[in-house]
Amino acid sequence: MKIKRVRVTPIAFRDAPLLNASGIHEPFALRSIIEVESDNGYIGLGESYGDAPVLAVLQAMQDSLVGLDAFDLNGLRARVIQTVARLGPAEAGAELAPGSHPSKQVANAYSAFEVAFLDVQARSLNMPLVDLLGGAIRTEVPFSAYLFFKYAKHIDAPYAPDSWGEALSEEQIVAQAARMIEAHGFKSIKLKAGALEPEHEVACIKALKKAFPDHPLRIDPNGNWSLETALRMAELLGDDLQYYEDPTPGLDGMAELHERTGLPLATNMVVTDFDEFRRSVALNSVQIVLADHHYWGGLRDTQALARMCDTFGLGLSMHSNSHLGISLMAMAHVAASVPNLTYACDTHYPWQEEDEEVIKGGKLPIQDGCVRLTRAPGLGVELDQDQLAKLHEQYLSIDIRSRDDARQMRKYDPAWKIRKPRF
Ligand code: GKR
Ligand code: MG
Repeated sequence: MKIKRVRVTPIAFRDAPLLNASGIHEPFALRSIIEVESDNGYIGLGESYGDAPVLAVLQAMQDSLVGLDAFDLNGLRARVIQTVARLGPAEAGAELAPGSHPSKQVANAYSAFEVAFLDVQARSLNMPLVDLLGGAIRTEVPFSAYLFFKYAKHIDAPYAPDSWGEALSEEQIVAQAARMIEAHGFKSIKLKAGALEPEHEVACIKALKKAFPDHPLRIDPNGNWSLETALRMAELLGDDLQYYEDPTPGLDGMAELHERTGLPLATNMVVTDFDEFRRSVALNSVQIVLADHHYWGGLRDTQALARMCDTFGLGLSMHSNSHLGISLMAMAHVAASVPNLTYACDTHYPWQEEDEEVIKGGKLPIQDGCVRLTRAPGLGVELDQDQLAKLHEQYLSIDIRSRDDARQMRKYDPAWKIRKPRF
């Protein structure tokens, strides 16, 4: 089964004014949608970052994959390595999208196509993709309610405000959680922090604890707290957290924080590849790694990461950036295949608008906090070509070509700079 055609389409979809350590989300998030067609008529799908440097590699790859056997993942890897070498190093991407870092060029381009190749393989064998990954350990994959501080609307007002409204106070954050849990049945809660005063963010965790005493809680300041602040907040937090995600920057800072508090620390910032994994184990910097197939090098390498976590006694959770249904299903299939998925995965999916999904049938359900896998072949989703065309047109109509939350924040506060740690 040979690859006959490859198409990479950049798209843009509406994204809410969500606050984070770098600034604020822009009104549109970018992704690339990958279609890989085999000579016997199967189409495999992938979804990845849409930032210009990533897109350049994905688009440069397209023709080089034609004629390759759809099972030849080593051939795919070799072509990715050649293409990245030919194009040279990329510009640095957004810090909060680890997969857009220049060092991740090979891993993220390989991953984008690996998912599509595995999807073609599984479809041709008439089996769900998870079966190619060794079979489903679970068919219901748990996700967490991912809360953000946010403004009611974007400053540039390119479209009507979203239905979530402002979320800055404790009451508003609790209301956001209640709505998300009511809609999707999430059983654990993550609060994106590092945006407002740390004491206020901790007060929001306390309010969530009171409102949802049985939901495990996580806070993620994205390394925006100094070690001293992270220690002070740890004292205030006591045992309120399931895990403390990237409170402070660096492997050394995280190691000292763990040493002094004993709290379980999680990360998608200081352990983003196998070399950092090795250094983290030596220092005991983190106890839980957030996997993300988009930059860990695909679904099979994510399984390898899971095995490493098991070997070294670390927990495993999953990271997310703004994404659509193809990524959600890739995340769900790999999560379903991993025995030691110890925590509910993150997802930004509830933030995406109903009319902006690229797969047929619209947004996928998350019920009882879980994505359910079916026996449908491959990823189990089909591309809606009209939606793809619409979101591609939207991409062409805007001038965002790489995510930059700090640039967007400067529209609100012209003096805004990324400072790490800010607090
Ligand atoms: O979407 O603002 C965001 C998040 O902060 C995202 O960029 C992070 O990569 O979700 C991520 C995280 O867990 O750090
Ligand atoms: Mg994080």
